[in-house]
Amino acid sequence: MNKTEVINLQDKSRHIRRLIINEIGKLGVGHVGGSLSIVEALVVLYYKQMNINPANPKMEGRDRFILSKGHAGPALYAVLADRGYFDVSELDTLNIPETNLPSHCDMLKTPGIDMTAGSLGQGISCAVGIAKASKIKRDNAYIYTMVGDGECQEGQVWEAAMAAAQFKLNNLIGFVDNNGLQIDGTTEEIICLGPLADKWSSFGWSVQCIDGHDVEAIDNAILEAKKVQDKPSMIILNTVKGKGVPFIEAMGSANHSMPVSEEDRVRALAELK
Ligand SMILES: Cc1ncc(C[n+]2csc(CCOP(=O)(O)OP(=O)(O)O)c2C)c(N)n1
Ligand SMILES: [Mg+2]
Repeated sequence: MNKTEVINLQDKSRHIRRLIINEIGKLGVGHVGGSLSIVEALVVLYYKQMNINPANPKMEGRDRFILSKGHAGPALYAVLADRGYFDVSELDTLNIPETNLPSHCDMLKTPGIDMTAGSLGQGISCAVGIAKASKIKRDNAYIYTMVGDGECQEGQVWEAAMAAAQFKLNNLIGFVDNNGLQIDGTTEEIICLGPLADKWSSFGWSVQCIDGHDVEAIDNAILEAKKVQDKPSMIILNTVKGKGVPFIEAMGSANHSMPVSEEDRVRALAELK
């Protein structure tokens, strides 16, 4: 990636964070921390790597993204709106009655959402099925999925991991949002995941660990994952929950689902790095 591309993706990440803060601020409450931590990965996927067509969200043979940590829907909605899947003004309807943007992703409601998610562990399982189907159809699509680190405490994640390795799904590229926090504490104090990279690798995946806020590192890791021949890939993103807004980062797990007053919204936009 050249320097201009890096700067453009960094600027885009800042813009997406602004949309997320406004979107959740309008509602007054939401999953701020886990939305802000995945922004760079979404930006590299949706603005650089994925073969998609916002004018035709169901295009045959498209790449898919399954947000297994479905509670971070507001981050994905901001990206989809900015990419033109629907009007940016719809972000103001986040999680209100009759909305097309429920707090957790729903494929029957939102253009561009490839799989319903929110019950942790299920999204990655669906991604395995979709990747297997894509192999059978030989449509050469890549299937991407994002799981939370707390989500990796779900047994279902590891059933999915074993199946993906068994099927040699090298078209499946996963990310762990390794922000170290879940609802009510650190992953280490609740159910320690370490050593996470060794776990994924012993389940038969090719594994890379990178700075999850470095757009160039994310892009390179995806390119590396695409070279893997006979295994699925997992990219462990070392991230900060609430990334980009110092007072929200400092809240730790209290930023999981948090109230956002008008004062908080204005402060967050002012502090946004
Ligand atoms: C099966 C299941 N159990 C519990 C929940 C409630 N829940 C929603 S988010 C969350 C924490 C997830 O932590 P992590 O995967 O680290 O995501 P992050 O908060 O860092 O975005 C929990 C327990 C759920 N959505 N699904
Ligand atoms: Mg987490």
